[in-house]
Amino acid sequence: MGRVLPDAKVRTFREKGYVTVPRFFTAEQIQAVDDYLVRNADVKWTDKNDDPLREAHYLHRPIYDICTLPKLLDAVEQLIGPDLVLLYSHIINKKPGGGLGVRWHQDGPYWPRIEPKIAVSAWIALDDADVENGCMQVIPGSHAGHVDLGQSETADRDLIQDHAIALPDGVVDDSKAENVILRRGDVSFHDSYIVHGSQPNRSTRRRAALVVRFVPSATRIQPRPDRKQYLVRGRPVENGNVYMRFGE
Ligand SMILES: O=C(O)CCC(=O)C(=O)O
Repeated sequence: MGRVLPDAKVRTFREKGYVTVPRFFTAEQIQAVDDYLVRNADVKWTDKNDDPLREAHYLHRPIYDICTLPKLLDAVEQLIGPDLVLLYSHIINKKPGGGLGVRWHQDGPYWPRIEPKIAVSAWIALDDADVENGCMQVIPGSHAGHVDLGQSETADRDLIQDHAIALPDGVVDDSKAENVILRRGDVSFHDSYIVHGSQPNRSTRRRAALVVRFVPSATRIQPRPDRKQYLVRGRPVENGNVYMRFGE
């Protein structure tokens, strides 16, 4: 493994539950994802499984290649260890001009298929993300102790869900929120228990990201016929997980 994250960045991730890393990807690497997004942004779908922006790494080599870039895996290895499974990817396209944000939530408790729910998400900025266009917001330190804070499904839509998953009122002290401000090509890593969300995009600029989720191979992953997981580094553990190779 190469050490791509300075120790101070790893410490910040442990203490705050997230960390930002500038200029992580090259312009060419980001362009490959951007080209895919532009081609697929307006595809109409009814079943979420047909949304080409979800799990694009199953079928599209350039997206798989970014999700498994050795430099990215090096960084993730520093955060959750050497045996890495690529669990999910999602290109989140927050279009300009209002629209929806993402309610305060934690990722781990939202993933019933995995146990334990220790994961890291790499949020790869395809555009500059700032307050005006609805950058991600986090409550630093809210991952501490990996406590499930009791989110549930709501009646309202958000950018991700028809029935947004949201933490109950009163659980989140949003005066503590930090804005995750990134430039195109930067990345932030967040822990699966950190409280996070985002505001609508009130600008005239797109705010898109490729979000890639990794778990250690010690995680037990319940199979689902429409989901694939890939052992992308290190060794499997005898726990019944089934891994695919690209193209299978
Ligand atoms: O991109 C956003 O606004 C929210 C992203 C998010 O919830 C996540 O990556 O877990």
